[in-house]
Amino acid sequence: MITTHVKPDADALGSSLGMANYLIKKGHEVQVITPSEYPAFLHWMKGNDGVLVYGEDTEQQCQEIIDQADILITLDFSRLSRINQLGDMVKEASGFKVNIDHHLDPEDFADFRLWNTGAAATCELCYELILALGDEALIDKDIAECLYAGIMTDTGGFRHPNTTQNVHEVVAKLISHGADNSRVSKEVYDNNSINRLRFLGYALSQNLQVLPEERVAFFALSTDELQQYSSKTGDTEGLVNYALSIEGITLAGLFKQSSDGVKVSLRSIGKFPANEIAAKYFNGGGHRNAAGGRIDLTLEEAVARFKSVLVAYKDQLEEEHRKL
Ligand SMILES: [Mn+2]
Repeated sequence: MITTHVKPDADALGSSLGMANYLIKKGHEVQVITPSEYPAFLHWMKGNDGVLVYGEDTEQQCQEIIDQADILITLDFSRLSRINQLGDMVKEASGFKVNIDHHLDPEDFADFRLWNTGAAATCELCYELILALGDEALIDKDIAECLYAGIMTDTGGFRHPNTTQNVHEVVAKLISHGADNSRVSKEVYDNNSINRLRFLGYALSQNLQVLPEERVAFFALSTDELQQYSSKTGDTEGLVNYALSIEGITLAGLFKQSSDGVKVSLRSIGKFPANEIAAKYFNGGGHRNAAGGRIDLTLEEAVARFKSVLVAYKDQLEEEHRKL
């Protein structure tokens, strides 16, 4: 059984299906279970049709598979709370537990852990695991493209500071194993619906707030605004990066109202600790330059909290900008 975090992104699904395709080639019987649905722009991955999505009607089936699994491979998350209801099932399961991940603060639930916060993506670690097992020859086009997708998106298209020499070496290998980098990029990035583009236009022209003195820019979207453009899961994906792309901005935020409070995404440049703000003030965490959380407040209250927090970081916000 292979599982990954809620609302799987390309690294989550790519590592899951990359490992699944590899293990099937090794003769294993594999079932991938995701804690929730994921965006349609990931459906091209080989093995997508066989993924079991946890839900009310699949709960029993998930429970049985998890109970019977000899090996449970958990990918791209470090705490069992990241897989919602599946967390308890995995915790109670008797099979051998594997965790492969690059997030901070791992919980100690696995029997074997391949954990490296210096890795750009879980897919990078999966590639290294396959290599360490002496199975590089088994990496085919399908496996290579799953893994490539995760590395591509977790490095922001090979632009973030986590894009190391090793990242380029790994993706070069994946291309040599058949990954069509241009196709993967097109599948993942060039999938805008007209509504999504119009929503982006609205968000940029009407919603974006810039605090030039503080070197901060952010969006604060209400449920009404999100519904107006029939925003689906994933439709605000990448939005926060537009705020970070503004000249002179050190920290960018996206505040999204939902049925259970406000979802917060933070992005930063350089050494500015977005994860510290996410952890201290928004019940979240993540990487230094990309973090998130959720808080049970109104949208206005969440934004006010964010603004009040910035005072303590004034010097750091300025300093990271100066270093550029
Ligand atoms: Mn990841």
